[in-house]
Amino acid sequence: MHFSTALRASLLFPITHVLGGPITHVTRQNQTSTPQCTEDTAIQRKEWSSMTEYERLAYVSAIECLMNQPPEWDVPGSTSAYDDFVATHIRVTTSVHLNGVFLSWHRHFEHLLEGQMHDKCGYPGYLGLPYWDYPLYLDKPLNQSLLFDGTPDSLGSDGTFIPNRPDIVVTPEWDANLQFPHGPTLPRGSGGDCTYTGPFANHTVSFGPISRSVIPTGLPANWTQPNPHCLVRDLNDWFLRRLNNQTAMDNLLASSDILEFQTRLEPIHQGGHLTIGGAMQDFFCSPQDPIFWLHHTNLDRLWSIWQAADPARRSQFNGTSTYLNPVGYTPEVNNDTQITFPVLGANVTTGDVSNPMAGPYCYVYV
Ligand SMILES: *[C@@H]1O[C@H](CO)[C@@H](O)[C@H](O)[C@H]1NC(C)=O
Ligand SMILES: *[C@@H]1O[C@H](CO)[C@@H](O)[C@H](O)[C@H]1NC(C)=O
Ligand SMILES: *[C@@H]1O[C@H](CO)[C@@H](O)[C@H](O)[C@H]1NC(C)=O
Ligand SMILES: *[C@@H]1O[C@H](CO)[C@@H](O)[C@H](O)[C@H]1NC(C)=O
Ligand SMILES: *[C@@H]1O[C@H](CO)[C@@H](O)[C@H](O)[C@H]1NC(C)=O
Ligand SMILES: *[C@@H]1O[C@H](CO)[C@@H](O)[C@H](O)[C@H]1NC(C)=O
Ligand SMILES: *[C@@H]1O[C@H](CO)[C@@H](O)[C@H](O)[C@H]1NC(C)=O
Ligand SMILES: *[C@@H]1O[C@H](CO)[C@@H](O)[C@H](O)[C@H]1NC(C)=O
Ligand SMILES: [Cu+2]
Repeated sequence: MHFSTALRASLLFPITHVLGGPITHVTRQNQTSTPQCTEDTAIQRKEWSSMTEYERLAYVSAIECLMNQPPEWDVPGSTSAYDDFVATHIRVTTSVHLNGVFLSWHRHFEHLLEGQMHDKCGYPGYLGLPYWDYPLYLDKPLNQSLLFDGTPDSLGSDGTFIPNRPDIVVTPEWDANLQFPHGPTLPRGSGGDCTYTGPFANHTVSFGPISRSVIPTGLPANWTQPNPHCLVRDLNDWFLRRLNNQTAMDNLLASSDILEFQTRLEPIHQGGHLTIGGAMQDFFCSPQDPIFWLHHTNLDRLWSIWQAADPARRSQFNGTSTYLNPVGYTPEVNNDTQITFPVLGANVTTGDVSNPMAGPYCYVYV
């Protein structure tokens, strides 16, 4: 939609011409080996506001492109290559969250999307998925930031404001780990309805909503059916300030083992979802909002920084492959635990994906 068709055409071919000079092209590495993966040859994942306008437009365009490519999965609700990622996430949600494979699974999920952006949509070869470094966005409202100001090189706007909603009530289902000191209610966001301007304005999503209440019983049989509705956002800076500030990042990186790391990461993870609201607050369908990828690359970046501080951390895992790690359902995760991606790619093990510069990967956070 909008300007993207022209940009997409330009991305598929004369990239060097568009940028006005030669750029380093990185040949995509083989799935099973990455010879000569160095800082110089690695795909660069950049912070959104450190990317050039051209690079931000390239991200928006590649996502729109995947939303227009045919699906490979014959799930009725999947209308595009992009929807295949949403369907995959829905299908395995309760196996890959709040447990011992959360970090590994999302690392590979992000990599698979990055690969399709390169292979199907002409996203520049040297460039990886962007990331969202939360503390950089605390000085002004998100709706005025490069992420959500509604300009063509943003991810579009907030949702249309729905006035007169009651404050958010903290119920017992809220993660106790969040420890809100705020009393029983929290302030509402500044949107609540469909995104209204910029990229993904009035964008139609196909899946969900799916309530968290289905977690104990499993997905309803009709989860595969299309239910077209608009992309909803409800930007809420209160959560970002409370859960995703610099103190929270510093505490996270000071974690002494993987259990502590995972425990401190979870409020930051939930903070990103709660800050965007709408589709991002749907436990199953959150990848429908293109901010999902920037949020999860940043979680992956924090993990990779923590891992790099001590080589032993690459083989540390804690938990099982079941939501909340109940005893007796799936085994304790170790280096050989398989994680699965329906139509998107073959199984990998947690050990395979423990290093962004080895195995199937060659990317750096810059
Ligand atoms: C990638 O691996 C496959 C299978 O081993 C091999 O056939 C192919 O030639 C490799 N491609 C490159 C570019 O090395
Ligand atoms: C932008 O966000 C701020 C802070 O949440 C809010 O007060 C303001 O009303 C929002 N502006 C618009 C145009 O939505
Ligand atoms: C979004 O939908 C609303 C209501 O249908 C319409 O008024 C508005 O013009 C649409 N905006 C865009 C950017 O398509
Ligand atoms: C699935 O069924 C439930 C319960 O009948 C309904 O509320 C929901 O809208 C249905 N979802 C889809 C995608 O059809
Ligand atoms: C910043 O994060 C810390 C640690 O998560 C939290 O205790 C504190 O309340 C947050 N600060 C603000 C101003 O919300
Ligand atoms: C994970 O942490 C829990 C709590 O400390 C501990 O009981 C369990 O043995 C740990 N599992 C692994 C695989 O380290
Ligand atoms: C892939 O991993 C899943 C568990 O995540 C397992 O159930 C399945 O058997 C594995 N498939 C193969 C081909 O190993
Ligand atoms: C973990 O798995 C990877 C990939 O299979 C392997 O290279 C590594 O040696 C394993 N590490 C340990 C500690 O077993
Ligand atoms: Cu997820």
